[in-house]
Amino acid sequence: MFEHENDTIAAICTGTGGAVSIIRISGPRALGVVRKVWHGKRMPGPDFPRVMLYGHIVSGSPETGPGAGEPSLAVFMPGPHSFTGEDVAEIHCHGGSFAARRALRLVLQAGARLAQNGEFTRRAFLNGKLDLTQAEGVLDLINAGSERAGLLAERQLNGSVGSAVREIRSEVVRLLSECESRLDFSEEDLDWMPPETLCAQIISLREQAVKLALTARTGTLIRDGVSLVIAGPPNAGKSSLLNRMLGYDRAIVTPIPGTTRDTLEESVSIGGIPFRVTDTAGLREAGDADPVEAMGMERSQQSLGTADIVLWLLDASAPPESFPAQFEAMNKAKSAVRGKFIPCWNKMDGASLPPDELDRAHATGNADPDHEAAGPVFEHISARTGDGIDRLFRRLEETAWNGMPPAAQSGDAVVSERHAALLEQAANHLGAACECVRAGSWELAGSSLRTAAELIGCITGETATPDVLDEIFSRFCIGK
Ligand SMILES: Nc1nc2c(ncn2[C@@H]2O[C@H](COP(=O)(O)OP(=O)(O)OP(=O)(O)O)[C@@H](O)[C@H]2O)c(=O)[nH]1
Ligand SMILES: [Mg+2]
Repeated sequence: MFEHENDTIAAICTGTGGAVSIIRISGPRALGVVRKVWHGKRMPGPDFPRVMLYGHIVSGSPETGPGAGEPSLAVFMPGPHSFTGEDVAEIHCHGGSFAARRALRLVLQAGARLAQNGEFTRRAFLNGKLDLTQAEGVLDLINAGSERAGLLAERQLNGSVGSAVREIRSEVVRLLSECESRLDFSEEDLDWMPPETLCAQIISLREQAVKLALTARTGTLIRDGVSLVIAGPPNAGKSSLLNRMLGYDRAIVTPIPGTTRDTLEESVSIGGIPFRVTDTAGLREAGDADPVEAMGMERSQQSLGTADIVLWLLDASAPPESFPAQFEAMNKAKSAVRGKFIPCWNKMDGASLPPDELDRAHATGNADPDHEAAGPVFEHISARTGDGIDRLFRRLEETAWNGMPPAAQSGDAVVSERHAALLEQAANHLGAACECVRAGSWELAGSSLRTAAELIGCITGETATPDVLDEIFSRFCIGK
């Protein structure tokens, strides 16, 4: 796929529709190409490295005839001090797809080849400008959907994962040479580290690898977020709560039970975690519902099973006689929930009982067959006034973290699923290496340590195979 790693590549590296488009050219002929298609009083070259110059794109095509061309800027960044490590030139022309595409066509005619997805970043990696974790950080930054995901990506881009991983790997390599030297020299020659000490060091590295692998859960949470389903009986205020969470009127709210017919999904960031919030059609006995509402209820039912968190609303303003039926409906729905379940009294502004009595009503009349000994902890809110929403948000945040150490809050490295899988495999080999050391099989211990080092090296790219690189860089867009 990438036979010509030394040719000169080019692409539009800005999105369509912006005010300015940038054509990036990288490779040994970058300067020649830009000088062919662009003219200015001062020409890009070694005399003006990394200086933005004013001039025109040459418009000498046979159809249009010679002309002054489009006013634009050009810059030349000689390698190795450029993003890719090669000679890089850029033309900044007017935005819109026409101007940029025409400029790109001229650049390609002048001898550059259209870059493939992620090829600029791939070259940067191959030229040692960044390691694989940093290249992945670039991709994460592009895809970041929240402030926190962006910070995480930035940290990775700055080498947080790379340095944590390299630290472990260099220790593994040190212990590997320790094992190997026992094969090369005889017992009397050297002052050996006792096998127990060696084992303890391998085990400690294994623990470090496992601990680092666990941070992937944090990364997944911050990058992909959690799904939250708001469910409950008709008219409980589910759509009102969605609107309150979003801060604007997204869903239709009316006093008529059965207003929401179809599930509705929106995103909201809580404590830096992206929540995909789904408002659902109220659940009640199918006999009371018309066919459209019944279909909506079917969807609500399905979303209960797939949500990470279900927030079940109860109507606190309803007369206390309605509570047993409300609890029964809640307990019935709860059995379909596979994620976390949070019960929540809404309409506290017009509640028929004070909060503790509402909760006691549940405790005394509890029909929940498998209820926790302490009983569920209810939230109390008013979607109308906003009371209790802050506390609800904190509860949602805590529930999403699920007791996980918030590594993302500290400066610690947070790895991806790919890194975690490699670290776990490496940890297994470290475990095996320790067994071999105990058994005195130095050769086998060495081979396990070598495999562990290779697996860990695959994270930063030191030992990554071309198909691993293909897989990673194909996820980038053209021009990156
Ligand atoms: N007093 C009071 N009324 C509320 C509150 N939340 C919602 N309501 C009212 O309750 C009625 C129903 O609200 P919705 O948000 O449409 O309820 P829903 O649960 O989405 O109802 P369906 O879509 O029919 O299942 C509306 O008249 C809201 O104004 C609240 O916190 N306090
Ligand atoms: Mg609704």
